[in-house]
Amino acid sequence: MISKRLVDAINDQIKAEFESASLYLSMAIWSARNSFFGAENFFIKQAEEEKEHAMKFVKYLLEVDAQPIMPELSKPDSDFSSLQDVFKRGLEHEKLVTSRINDLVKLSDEDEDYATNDFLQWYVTEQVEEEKSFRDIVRRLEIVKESAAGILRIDDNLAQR
Ligand code: OFO
Repeated sequence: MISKRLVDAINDQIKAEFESASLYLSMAIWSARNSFFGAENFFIKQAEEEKEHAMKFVKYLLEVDAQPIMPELSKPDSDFSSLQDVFKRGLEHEKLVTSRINDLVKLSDEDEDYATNDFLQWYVTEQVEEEKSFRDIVRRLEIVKESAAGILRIDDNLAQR
């Protein structure tokens, strides 16, 4: 049986995943308002994925006969200074999510909860991809620096996500 502390921690993570969705929607809005339409598309898709991550946790708690809690969300950041700033903050955010997932894995280890541990492995793998996806874009933006043509080319590529 899943422990109360693990259910509480997963509920905190459900909140964090919905807050990730909300942060990425805020980044999509900033991108659209600044005519980075590729980035707008990238962040809308990213926000959808985060909702799926949250829902996977909700469904898991239901499967193990525990109570998911619909969270109250905090307001996301919306004051970005550049496309570089947006993606750097996205990368930092994903690193934070990775450490949260690792903490959940640790808890499930301590509880000897093998089912939850197995369930969490999907997120462990997903976080490697999530960090890579942001890191690659941050690095490309660092290469082009302030070049408008370079930034717009990267933005065009983001439309294909
Ligand atoms: Fe972007 O990560 Fe969810 O889990």
